[in-house]
Amino acid sequence: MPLTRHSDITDGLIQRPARISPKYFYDQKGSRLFEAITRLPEYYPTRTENALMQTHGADIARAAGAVRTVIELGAGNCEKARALCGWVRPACFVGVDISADYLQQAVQRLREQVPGLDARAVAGDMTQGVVLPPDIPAEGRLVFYPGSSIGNFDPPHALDLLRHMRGLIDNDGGLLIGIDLPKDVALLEAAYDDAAGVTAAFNLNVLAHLNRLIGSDFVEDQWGHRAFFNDEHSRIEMHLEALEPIRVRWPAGERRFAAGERIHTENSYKYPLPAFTALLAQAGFSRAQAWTDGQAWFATVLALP
Ligand code: AVI
Repeated sequence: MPLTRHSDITDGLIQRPARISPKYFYDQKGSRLFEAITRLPEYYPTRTENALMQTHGADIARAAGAVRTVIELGAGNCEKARALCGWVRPACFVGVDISADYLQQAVQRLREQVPGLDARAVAGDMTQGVVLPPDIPAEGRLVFYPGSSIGNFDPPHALDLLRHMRGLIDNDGGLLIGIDLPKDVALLEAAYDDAAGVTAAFNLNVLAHLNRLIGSDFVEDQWGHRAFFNDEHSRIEMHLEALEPIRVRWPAGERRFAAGERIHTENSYKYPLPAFTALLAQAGFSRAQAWTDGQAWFATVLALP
């Protein structure tokens, strides 16, 4: 039985051009496909960020100072948190994610892997505001937002989120955040349009998810995956393109698409480091230290008040 409260979805579908929020990528199948993306040869961000943590973990921990609690936003499988906790040795970990069951399992695994760690799971949409358990001390908090997920928000929304992160910490806290940097367009486009077609499957899967949520009748085969770099906005854009004239219906409406018409499904901004540092400053972080790989593809940034 489709839920009717997803008016954000139907509002997006009737816009011109139509839009679907990337948050709808992450049903069970979408989360699995995203994990597969992170292991693709073309998708450099995850392995580059992991290597940065391995190489510079000790320096990052030193620069972060005494950390009592790591708060990971969009924690997912908590794998990156495990590596970070090995370096900063917090007493407490709070994982925040929209997918409650998945998060519970990941936090339980983390408890087993890091004996003595007081690991908690907070289910919720971080974009709606994070509410931490009341007994988490205000001092010594390190907010952790890896994976360059901040790039999936348009800059004004990214700024709101960074301000919210600043609000989660006291003056002795910090934010450790992953940023994907601009680079050769062919490398970027391959990362979002891989030869094995995993990213295409990830993009198309959003249609099946929408069918379940709003009772629409999208047929995946009628759509094609498009991913390209938009130089003006320094972002990868993902779209679904109608391969033929299509009429999509749902209980309270419909939308016709001409062949070639697109639905915009995701932006992934690639920030030059100075532009991102300026955004951090606007959000109330006056100091930033960055670690990058040899090719300057990705940066791990420690932002302090
Ligand atoms: C989650 N996020 C950082 C990914 C990205 O690279 O923008 C989502 C993604 N979309 C396609 N591939 C990966």
